Amino acid sequence: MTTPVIQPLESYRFAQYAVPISCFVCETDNTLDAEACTRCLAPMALAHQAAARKIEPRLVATMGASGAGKTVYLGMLMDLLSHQPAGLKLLARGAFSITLQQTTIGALASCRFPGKTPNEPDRWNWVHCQIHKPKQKYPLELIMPDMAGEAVLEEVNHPHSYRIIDAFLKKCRAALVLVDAVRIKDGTRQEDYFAMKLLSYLSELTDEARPSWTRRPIAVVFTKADQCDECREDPAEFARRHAPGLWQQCRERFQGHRFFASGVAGACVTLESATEGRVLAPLRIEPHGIIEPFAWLLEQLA
Ligand SMILES: Nc1nc2c(ncn2[C@@H]2O[C@H](COP(=O)(O)OP(=O)(O)OP(=O)(O)O)[C@@H](O)[C@H]2O)c(=O)[nH]1
Ligand SMILES: [Mg+2]
Ligand SMILES: [Zn+2]
Repeated sequence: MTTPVIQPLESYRFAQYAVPISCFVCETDNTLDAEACTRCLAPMALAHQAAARKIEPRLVATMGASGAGKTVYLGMLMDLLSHQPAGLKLLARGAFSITLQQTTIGALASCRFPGKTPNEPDRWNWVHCQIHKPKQKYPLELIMPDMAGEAVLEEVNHPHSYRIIDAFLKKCRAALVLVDAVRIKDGTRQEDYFAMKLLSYLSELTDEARPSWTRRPIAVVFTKADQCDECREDPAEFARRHAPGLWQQCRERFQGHRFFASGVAGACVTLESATEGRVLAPLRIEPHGIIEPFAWLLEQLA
């Protein structure tokens, strides 16, 4: 025998679904309770948070080849800015915005580097934050994802293969392009080719509603400067000598660009792991040149 139950008819909920919410990245309409955008997979929390305030967040991209050091750089940047006693200060919006900082600093604190970022966009960490500058009345709202280098390369080689990257870069206001200084110094041209491809892709990316990328600011950051003194001393000269393609593209195409050098580790050792083979482990953390490129980009945005 079946027990009769009373099922309330919640038809009022259909009325809520009739009002769509636009994805903050690709502007596709989604339903009220969608977790990720059905078109580009960006988290819908960004759209809900942006709608709750009057200031429109600006998008800033961090790009570079796989292994260039994007996750380590961004995680450290968030951590430094959220603990600064003076100067620029960062306040995360939404619990999800703290995950990148948490995983990066958690790994570094146990003498490990964080793992490779997955290629699937719904597994990327996004940071939505408020930046408070001294003497500025209103904070700046920023949205920055930690994208996987392989996904960016795939989009650059085959445009529209990652909808989220295409939509995000069209709407983006500025970019940090991270380049591995050690690979460049070793004479590996792959890093230079990647940067050239990326800048060439950006310069061709058109969106009628926004200025061309050639007029948007780009900070080129040589990472792992702790292992390359030459790039630390003069990053622009290092680019001219060792990454001529990248240097030429920047000079010819991008009106607002600057070269920087950064490093997170103080000393590293190579360990033999039974499961992962040879892995680099940081013994000390000595952040250097992390805030400067970001502060420069913010000045350009203002
Ligand atoms: N010496 C040194 N090595 C670093 C530094 N930052 C990153 N690395 C090394 O570079 C590797 C890759 O760093 P990630 O930040 O994961 O690189 P990524 O650009 O996020 O790579 P994808 O997630 O694949 O796109 C780390 O595992 C470290 O071995 C640094 O500041 N100094
Ligand atoms: Mg990563
Ligand atoms: Zn979307």
